[in-house]
Amino acid sequence: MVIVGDDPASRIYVNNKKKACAECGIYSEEYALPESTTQEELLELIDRLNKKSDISGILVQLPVPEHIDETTIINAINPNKDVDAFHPVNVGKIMVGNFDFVPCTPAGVMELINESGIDVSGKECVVVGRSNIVGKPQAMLLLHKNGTVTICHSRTKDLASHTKNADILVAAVGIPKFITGDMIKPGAVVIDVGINRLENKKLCGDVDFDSAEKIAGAITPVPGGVGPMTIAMLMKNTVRAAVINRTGKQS
Ligand code: L34
Repeated sequence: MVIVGDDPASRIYVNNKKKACAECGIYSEEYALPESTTQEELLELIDRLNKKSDISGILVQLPVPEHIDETTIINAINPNKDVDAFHPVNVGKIMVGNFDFVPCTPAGVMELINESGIDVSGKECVVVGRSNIVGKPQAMLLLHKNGTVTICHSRTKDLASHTKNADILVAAVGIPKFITGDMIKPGAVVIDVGINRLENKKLCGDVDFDSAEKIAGAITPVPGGVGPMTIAMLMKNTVRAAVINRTGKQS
């Protein structure tokens, strides 16, 4: 795990990941670099970790400081150690449907759906948000499960007309309480990916839980919903990476 700078939210997430590794018996190293770290220095560290045979997975916590180019960093990680599945090789594999690693947050959403006995096949799935980290891969994973997938974003006209059709609604926009009960189809599955920190330091999702809960058939809370699932899926990817890097084969 590599963390650059001192973003307090990133600090919490990396601590949670470290704790999860310890609980699972996964050996982990943390590289906490100062905000002033240059892109060159970060690339050198990644190169060292790429070559280190006792390290199966590399994660550079995002966001990185502005003077560092995120894409350059992601592209530098050995795809076989890319437990986030952010490298273009892994992104491409997800598109094709033959993948080793699944991005942790969308994978966590799929696990929640799956473990709740919800069948995606033929369902109207609406993903609100189109980030490379969540929205796009989320849409792809739902599509692989034969959902009918719509991706909505900031330029979508009449958002509610889309969200009201959703049997499965995934909110990943990063705006507190953006999705309200009146935008939800009665009985829908509502999954809240948002983690927003309000001024009073309290965490809140992209869904207005109080109004949505009355309409939804199933709903995830924030905190205690998708966040912990993200970390669980990171553990899964890391074990997978260990197998791939030791045997050169998929598990
Ligand atoms: N490279 N950067 C990389 N990989 C990732 O998968 C992430 N992400 C996102 C931010 N940057 C990343 C995370 O790990 C978001 N994220 C993440 C991880 C864990 C939690 C939330 C987001 C989490 O533990 N959430 C707890 C609350 C934690 C708190 O108190 O703030 C929850 O119950 O939702």
